[in-house]
Amino acid sequence: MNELLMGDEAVALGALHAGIAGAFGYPGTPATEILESIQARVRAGETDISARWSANEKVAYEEALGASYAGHRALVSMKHVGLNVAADPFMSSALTGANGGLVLAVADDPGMHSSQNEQDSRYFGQFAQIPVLEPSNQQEAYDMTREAFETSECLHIPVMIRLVTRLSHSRANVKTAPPVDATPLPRAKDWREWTLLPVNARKRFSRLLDLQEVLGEYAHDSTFNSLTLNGPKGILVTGLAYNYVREAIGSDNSYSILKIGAYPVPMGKIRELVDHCKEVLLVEEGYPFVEKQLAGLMGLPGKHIRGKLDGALPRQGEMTTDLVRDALGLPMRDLHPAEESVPGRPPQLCGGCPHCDTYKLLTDALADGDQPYYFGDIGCYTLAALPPYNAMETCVDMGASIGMAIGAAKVGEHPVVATIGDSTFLHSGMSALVGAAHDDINMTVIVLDNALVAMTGGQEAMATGDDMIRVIKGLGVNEDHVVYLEPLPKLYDQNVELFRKELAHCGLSVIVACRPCIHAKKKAAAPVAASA
Ligand SMILES: Cc1ncc(C[n+]2csc(CCOP(=O)(O)OP(=O)(O)O)c2C)c(N)n1
Ligand code: SF4
Repeated sequence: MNELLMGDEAVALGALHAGIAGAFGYPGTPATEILESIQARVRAGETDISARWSANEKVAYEEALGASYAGHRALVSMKHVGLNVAADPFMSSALTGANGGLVLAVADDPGMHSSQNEQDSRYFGQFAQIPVLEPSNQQEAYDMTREAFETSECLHIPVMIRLVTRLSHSRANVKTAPPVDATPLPRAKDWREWTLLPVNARKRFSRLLDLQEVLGEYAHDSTFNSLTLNGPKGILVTGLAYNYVREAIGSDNSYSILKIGAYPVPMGKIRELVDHCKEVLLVEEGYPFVEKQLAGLMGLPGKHIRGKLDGALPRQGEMTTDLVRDALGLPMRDLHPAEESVPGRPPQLCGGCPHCDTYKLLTDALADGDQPYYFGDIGCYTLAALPPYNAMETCVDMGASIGMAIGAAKVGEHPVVATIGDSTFLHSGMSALVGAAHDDINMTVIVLDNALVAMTGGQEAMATGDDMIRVIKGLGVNEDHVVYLEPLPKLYDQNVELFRKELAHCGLSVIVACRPCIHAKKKAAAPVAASA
């Protein structure tokens, strides 16, 4: 069968056809559509597997790991920075290994279309010493996902699929194969060693190290690593960047090309390419991951290795066909980029957004006092960093606002304010608030409760309104300083007084500004994802 699929959807369908029993994840561009597409198929009655959002990526990874330990195939998806959050279980799961196939789909965002950095997840795969598959197109995204489950079960190890934005979000025809009905595996023979006490961890780490030779052979033999030897000019290209190379060289068949899609880096094939060529250009979407390993500390004697490290290609942003043509010494194409004729549109909060009223209350309440420290977080509300509010000085990682505010308050600064969205708070702000409550830190936390994960497309919030208040009180915040309000323009006078009072309080205050995102109604009307 053929289906027109985005890269994310191809991974999702590949996982469903590989017989997963559960899909787990936390939203984040460009990975969100992986789980959303499985949820859509659950709603359409095509499958009844469990496919619900988790509280954060660490929890999602642990849920998938639990399903795998119990013998079921599981997919877990997240954006690149999400893997920082999930790094703890991820790294140690390489030691325990998997029972039912465990596949982690991570989507990187070169060019930072919607991210705070552009880290390259292949390093995480190498760090954990697990296999990584990097599709160059939607078909490979589907095929590799299916293969990843087989490999994971066969070698008892998690496998990573690394996507990038352009692949995640573009569509192509995908030829699918008949689905398999994966029956759950029995308890693994070595399950007692999953308890990573030092005595077990040492054994498991030895197992992981022993496995490296097998993984090297796997990558060497993989059909996703294909070598074509022609003339003395070589190109080593990974993943999606293969498309830019093909477009740049057109029908010129004189180049020798090694296309890498399966890691660990296939050293034997690289050796063949390098031995055959005088010069090699490395084209990678992301960091110079293979290039660094190839160039080593001293470079390769007698060989001209070019790429991001010598400036032939830029180290930042996405690859393009013209960048590759330039690096190959080919003339630029006569194109008129669409951007030239499209006026820039700075991002802004929607008209009628509840966050606008909350930031107005905050800045008005603080207008006559000392300049506050505004610690911010990630979500639609990050736009409050811009005029007219100018009420955010930091946005580093999810949940960071509360921790940073504690730090500033602990060294004696005042007033100190943290603003954080509901989903971000539940993702990773809560643990910091426990400490702030314990020490009654002199700061004010504003929870922007709009009942949705708005920035990533309006996923369901895990707690809102009364539930959110209960969570906050349950974390130990003094009930007298947990304030609930609706940031409606008609309630401005009473609300601004509440803000002034709590900002003046010497100790911890939490204000929950609760009003749904204007898109919440639309989302509520849509059918809810079922889960088994
Ligand atoms: C570790 C990590 N995971 C996921 C994301 C993607 N992301 C950005 S903001 C956000 C949540 C926004 O929801 P909320 O805090 O409720 O604010 P809202 O957008 O609704 O105002 C997510 C999931 C991210 N930036 N970092
Ligand atoms: S999507 Fe919702 S939360 Fe985001 S800016 Fe628009 S109204 Fe505000």
